[in-house]
Order: sequence, then C-alpha cells, then structure tokens
Amino acid sequence: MAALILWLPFGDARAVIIETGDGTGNVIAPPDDPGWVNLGTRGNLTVVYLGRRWVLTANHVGAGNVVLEGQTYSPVPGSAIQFENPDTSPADLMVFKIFGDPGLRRLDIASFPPVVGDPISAIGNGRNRGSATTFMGLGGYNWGSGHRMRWGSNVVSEIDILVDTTYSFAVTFTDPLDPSATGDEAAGANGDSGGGVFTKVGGDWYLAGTLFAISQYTDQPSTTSIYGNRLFAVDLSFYRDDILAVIEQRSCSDGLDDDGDGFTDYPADPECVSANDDSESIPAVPTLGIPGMVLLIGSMLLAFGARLRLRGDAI
Ligand SMILES: [Ca+2]
Ligand SMILES: [Ca+2]
Ligand SMILES: [Ca+2]
Repeated sequence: MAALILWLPFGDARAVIIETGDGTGNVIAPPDDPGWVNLGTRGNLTVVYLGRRWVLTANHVGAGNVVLEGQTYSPVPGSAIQFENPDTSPADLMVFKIFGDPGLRRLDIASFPPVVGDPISAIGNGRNRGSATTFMGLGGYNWGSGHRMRWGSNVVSEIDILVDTTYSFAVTFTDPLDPSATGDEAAGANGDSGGGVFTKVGGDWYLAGTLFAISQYTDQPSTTSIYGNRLFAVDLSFYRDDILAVIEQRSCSDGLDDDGDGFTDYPADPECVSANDDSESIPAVPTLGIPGMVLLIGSMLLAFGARLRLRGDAI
C-alpha cells in the first residue's frame, strides 16, 4: 500500500461519500438520528448549529451566511473566534454567532476523546459520489458533481493525531469486503469541511468532531475517494472548555451587538436590563433565585476571562 501522502486541508471542503448502494442515499435524517437538523450549509461547505445562536465549523470555512432548515441566517459582525492550542498555535476550528434563533436544540459536545473502534456517524455537505474507479489496485469512487447533505457511518481508526496544528481523530474508508467496514461506510469529499462527527455514549449522541481534512495516496487523483483514505475530524473534547466559554456568554456582556441596533451590551444597549441579560432585544424577566444568580454571575466572570484570552486569536 502506498505511503500516506497528502494532508489536504479543506481549501474547498469535502462531502460524505458513502459506499452503500448507488451512493445517492442517506439525505434525510438516519433512523437513529444524532442531530441531522443541526447541520447547515455555508456556501458549499458545512456548519453545525451548537445552540444559543452559535455555529461551529472548520476555521478555513470562515464566517458568513448559513442555511439551517432552508432558512438563511447572517453572522453577527465581530463574533468569529478561532480556537487555539495551549501553545497558542491555531486550530482549524471556529465559532460565530448568527442573527436570529433557529429554534433548534442544543448539541452536547463530547467531554472525552473517542477511542479506536468507536462507531461514528458523520454528516456533511460534500460532493456526491460519482462512478467507481480504482487506484493502484484499490477500489473507490470518483467524486460526482454537486453537493448534498448526507450522513454515513464508520469507526474511529486513529486518535491523538496532530494534523498541522489541529488535535484530531480519523476514520478510514474501508473496502466493503473487509469485515471491519460499516453498513454506510463514509469517506470525505470537498464540502464536508465543518461537518459533524457524532459518537454514542450511554445511549446518547454527542458531537465529537468537526470534519476538516482527508488524506489520499501519493499521486491519487484529488477528486477521488480510495479505500484506505482517511477522513479527519477536530477532536472537540480537546477544545470543549474553550467552546463552552464562548457560547455560554450572556448576550448583554459578550462584546457583540447581537440584535444589530448599533448598541453593544449593558448598559449601552437600552434593551439590556443588566449585564446578565441574555437578550439585547427583549427585556428579560428574572426568573432565577438568588443562588442561581450568584452561580450565573460566577460563570459569566469565568467566561469573560476566557473570552479575553481567546479573542487574541479571533479572525
Ligand atoms: Ca451583546
Ligand atoms: Ca444591540
Ligand atoms: Ca437592542
């Protein structure tokens, strides 16, 4: 087998290519749904709606208009934050806030990295599958035209990988004749960048990864998926605390003009009743008891500290 070659950063992204059938299936939520409606598109690429009006994607996808359930949401100016490693090197991972609440549920981010052999479900808006092909005696597929949100399955084949400077795990596109292949074996293709990888723990689905890169063999035609190719996802457990510190911020103290009225946070935005208010446009009615308020203020201060640190690398 040829040496592993290219780290293709998703300059233009990849889609989930599935081995199953004619490759056109899996475009509605799977029966055991990890969070299908939370996946959205950004151009031809992919984003995941985390909740609290924040979306997560690969940093190279960038902030911009996103489409969730057919509805377009524009980004809050200045909200894009790229995450970084403890040594301040950048990860290919970012969040940004959107105007309007799509009303989707909040996703749980995995607290622990996956282990080799864990089953995963991957969802991305990558290129469709084209005709069958071979490379160096190995089977696979050409990429077809067009992009479509599609889900596939696989198992974790590698963990604790640093791809460029992003902490990642990988799945491998496996020949269906190999007993380790899954029923809807997935590979990545352009457009899948920013897509989600979900793992099931104790009966519940968790968002464990963000799709961002693939590997191919040396001299392999770039618009093909060949058995043995890998699909890389950002290990979100590594960045989870930083992600939560950003998205847990209260709207009236997050440094953003969340409702686009030209005023930012309390007390500048007249509709903010306090720094703890979570809406810049609707006066909030406090419903928390004193212990709850103390807790909230405590976590708000924590989040603010974290934000200052993270904003240094914002794009
Ligand atoms: Ca704000
Ligand atoms: Ca405002
Ligand atoms: Ca306002």
